[in-house]
Amino acid sequence: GDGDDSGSGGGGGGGDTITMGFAQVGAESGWRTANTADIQRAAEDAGIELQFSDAQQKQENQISAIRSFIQQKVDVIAFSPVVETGWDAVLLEAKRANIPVILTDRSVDTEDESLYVTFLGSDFIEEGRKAGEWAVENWGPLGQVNIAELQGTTGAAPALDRQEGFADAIADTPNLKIVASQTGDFTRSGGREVMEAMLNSNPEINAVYAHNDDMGLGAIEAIEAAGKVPGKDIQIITVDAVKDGMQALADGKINFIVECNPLLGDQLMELAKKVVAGEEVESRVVTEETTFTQEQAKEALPDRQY
Ligand code: GZL
Repeated sequence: GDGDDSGSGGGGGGGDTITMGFAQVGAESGWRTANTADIQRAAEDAGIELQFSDAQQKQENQISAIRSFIQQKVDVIAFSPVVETGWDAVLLEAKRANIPVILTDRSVDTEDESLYVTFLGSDFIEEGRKAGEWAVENWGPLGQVNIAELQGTTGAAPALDRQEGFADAIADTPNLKIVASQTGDFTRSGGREVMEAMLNSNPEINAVYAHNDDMGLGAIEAIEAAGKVPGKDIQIITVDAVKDGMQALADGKINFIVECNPLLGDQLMELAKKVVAGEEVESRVVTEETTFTQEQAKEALPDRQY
């Protein structure tokens, strides 16, 4: 179009098509796969040209992807920071190149709020709190409950915040005790390996709090290999509510799931159009999400998109 695009990013040609550089964390979990598919679908629907990169959960790969987007002079950069810290330098380069940055899914820990335009994603502390409140209500009356916590990726916002929210919620229920807490890096294999080790060193584990479904599913494999019944001998709470997790919940192997919505694509594309047009956008866009019991999972499964 002939609109004045001086307010926009480095700007591609004068055409109307917006180019977005998206630096994705990786493909570590069912949640991530659903998130990627939705972003690619939404870009297509919005007529936005997407330059997509998968960092295999390595921060240095995300940083080099952002640098290449700056070189390509994309109109807008969006990414999900694999960890909270270490982004100031590359975000300053984007700012100097006059390319706006939108954070999706995970946030960064920076002193300089001007380094990104907005953060679109869940409140992970609230997710942890919802998990803890269910634990207080359902495990609280059971006497001494020794909990194994499977943390997400070390230093990632969802791992830090889900740990904080859960710990806060159970703080006043002393018979709920976290006896082991370690990262399984949000992967099924990580969850299985850590759970095996924890079961060997803590015979008295009665419950598991996993920061995502994939690690919970790995824990189920380890629990069954140890001859115990997941969902009964050892109860399990997870976060995400992707299809495989919801199936395990419906099958009684998981006891409660806190949803984390991966379908951020349409909101992201709408924000990108406003940002490139130089319009004001809210500095924080929180996504809608709920929780599921075993009964609710049976009802919801047929309609689950991911
Ligand atoms: C949460 C997202 C987390 C998911 C995991 O928004 O960052 O990363 O909970 C995924 O499944 O790996």
